Amino acid sequence: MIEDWDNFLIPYKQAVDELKVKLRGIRAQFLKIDGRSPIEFVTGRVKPVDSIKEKMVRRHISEDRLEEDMEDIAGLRIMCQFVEDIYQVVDLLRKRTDINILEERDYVHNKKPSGYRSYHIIFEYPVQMLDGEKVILAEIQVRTLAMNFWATVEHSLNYKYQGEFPDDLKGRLESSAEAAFKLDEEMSEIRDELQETNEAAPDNKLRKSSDENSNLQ
Ligand code: 0O2
Ligand code: 0O2
Repeated sequence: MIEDWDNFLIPYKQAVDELKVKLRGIRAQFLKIDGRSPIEFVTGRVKPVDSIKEKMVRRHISEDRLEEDMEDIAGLRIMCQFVEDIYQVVDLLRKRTDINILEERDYVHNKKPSGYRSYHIIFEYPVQMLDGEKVILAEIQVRTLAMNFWATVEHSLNYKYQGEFPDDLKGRLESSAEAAFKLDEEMSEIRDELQETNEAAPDNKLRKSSDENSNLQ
């Protein structure tokens, strides 16, 4: 029996806090160097004890297997503007030496039956504790703002309906997930066309910025 959950969760909290700083650091570096980051914002949480217990029952995980079998007690989320950014972020994560990736799940191009899309990475992360190093499992979910919007709203509705949506609502949720993905695709196309326009007529950009400067005077 885990008597002291606060104590059990210490390394997970430490990992979430450290990784939030590191991932936000990547964003800051991109902004400084490129003026644009594939990471829009980062959130993180330690799974609440009630949710851990609920998932243990649902997934038949015993307490003595909890550390090995529950991958998302420490969870980070990276939000991106464009679908292409997701894969850039995943590539960056693959190159890091402070995380050891065990599994990747591409629900961006293989959506879940609910309509859910995101890129999940499960990894080992070492935390320095008073009595030495402890390696824990953690999960990063990488998704666009539109995917995040859908998942956040669907998750809160799910909570109210305890996962059992009536069939017609299930269908409407799936099609709203598709609408969100179409929006992502449209945004990428708009960005690509803008880039092409700028490349074809680089003077436009220069002229525009000098016009803006003259307006300031
Ligand atoms: P800023 O300048 O306030 O945006 P913390 O560890 O306290 O920094 P915590 O507890 O993880 O943050 O909070 P949370 O709710 O997970 O949010 C983390 C960061 O993501 C915060 O930024 C939020 O402002 C930002 N965030 C959350 N939701 C959105 C969103 O929908 N859009 C945008 N753009 N940002 C969001 P910071 O780092 O505190 O800085
Ligand atoms: P939380 O913290 O409440 O979000 P399982 O939970 O057994 O279905 P599994 O196989 O362990 O999941 O891993 P999976 O499906 O790769 O990732 C599970 C997590 O992905 C969930 O965590 C959600 O965060 C997210 N997710 C997966 N499917 C959906 C979905 O249909 N809708 C939404 N909104 N999120 C989804 P938890 O455990 O639910 O915890």
